[in-house]
Amino acid sequence: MGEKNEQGSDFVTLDVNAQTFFSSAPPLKDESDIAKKVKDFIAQNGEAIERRRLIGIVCVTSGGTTVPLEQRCVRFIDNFSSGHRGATSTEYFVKAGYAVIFLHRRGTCQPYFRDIPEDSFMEYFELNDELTVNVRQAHMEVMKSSIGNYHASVRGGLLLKLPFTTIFEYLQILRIVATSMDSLGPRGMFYLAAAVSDFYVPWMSMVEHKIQSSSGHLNVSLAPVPKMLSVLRNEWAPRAFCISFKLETDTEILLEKAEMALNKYKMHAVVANELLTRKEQVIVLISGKKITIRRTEEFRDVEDPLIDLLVQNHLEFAKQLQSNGSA
Ligand code: PAZ
Repeated sequence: MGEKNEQGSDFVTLDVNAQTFFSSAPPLKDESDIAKKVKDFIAQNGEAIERRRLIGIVCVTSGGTTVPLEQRCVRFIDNFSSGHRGATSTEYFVKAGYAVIFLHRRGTCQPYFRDIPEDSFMEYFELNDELTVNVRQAHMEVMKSSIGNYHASVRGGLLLKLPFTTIFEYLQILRIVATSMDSLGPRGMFYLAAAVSDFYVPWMSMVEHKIQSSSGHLNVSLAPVPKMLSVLRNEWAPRAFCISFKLETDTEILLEKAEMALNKYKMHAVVANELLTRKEQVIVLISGKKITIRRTEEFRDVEDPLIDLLVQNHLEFAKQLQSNGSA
C-alpha cells in the first residue's frame, strides 16, 4: 500500500470506494434545504423545458474543493482554481437558453460579477451626499450590464447558486443535484469545471483537534478520492449529457489524459486545458474529434464559442435520444 510521492517521501493510499466515502463523510448541515431548493428549481424549469421555453438545465461546477486536515478544521489543502471558468460559462449557458445550477466554491468568482474586481469594488461607487451612493460614471456601463443580466437571470428563476467548501460538501451536493436531475433525461447536462481534490483525509482517520507543531515533521496519509465521474454517469444521471474537464501543466500529456478520461468515464465531451493558457485556449474532445477553441478579437471569452459548440452537441444528443425513444 505504501508509495513514494514525487519528492520521495512516503504516503499511504487507501482504497476507499464511493459508498464508504459517503457513509463516512460528515453529514451536510443543510441537506434537506438544499434538496428542496434543487427539487423546486428542477420542477419549475422542467416545465419551461416542456413548453420549449428552455433548452435544458445544466449543473456547472466551479472552483476548487478543500481537503480538511482536522475535524475542527484549522488547516486544509487547497488548489488554484479561481472559479472564473464556471462563472463565465454560467453566463453563456443562461444566454443560450439554459437554467443553471451553479455549484461553486464559496468566495470564488460569481456569474455577472467578474467585471467588478473585488479589490477595486469601492472604486466603483461615490458618496453623492450624506444619503445617496452613486455608481461612478466611468463604471456605469459595466455595472448596468452586469446588474441587468444578474437580475434578469435571478428574476427569471434561471440561476440556483449552491456553495461548497470541502470535498465532502462538494460530492454530497453533487449527488443530490445529479440524482434529482436524472428526471430530466437528456435535457440535463453536467459541465464539471471544478478542480476536485484527487486525495483526501477520510473523516474517521482525521484528528479532531488542531495538529500541534511541537511534534516536528508532519506525515499525512491521503487516500484517493473515489472517481465519482463513473458513479455520476452510470448511477446518478445516466441519461444526462456529461462534460468533464482535464487540466495539466505538462502539454505533452494533456491530450492523452483527456482521451483517457473520455473513454474511461464515458463522457460525452472532455475539455482539455493547460494551466497557463486556460483563458486563451481549450481543446474539446467530442464525437471522435479534437476541436481547438481560442479566444479571439471576435470572442471576448473562450467560453463563448466553447458553450456554443457544446450546446449544438447537446441539442443533437437530446434529439437523437428522444427520436430513439430512450429519453
Ligand atoms: O477556475 P479557473 O477558471 O481558475 O480554472 C478553470 C479550471 C482549470 C479549474 C478548469 O478549466 C478545469 O480544467 N477543471 C478541471 C481540473 C481538473 O483536471 O481536475
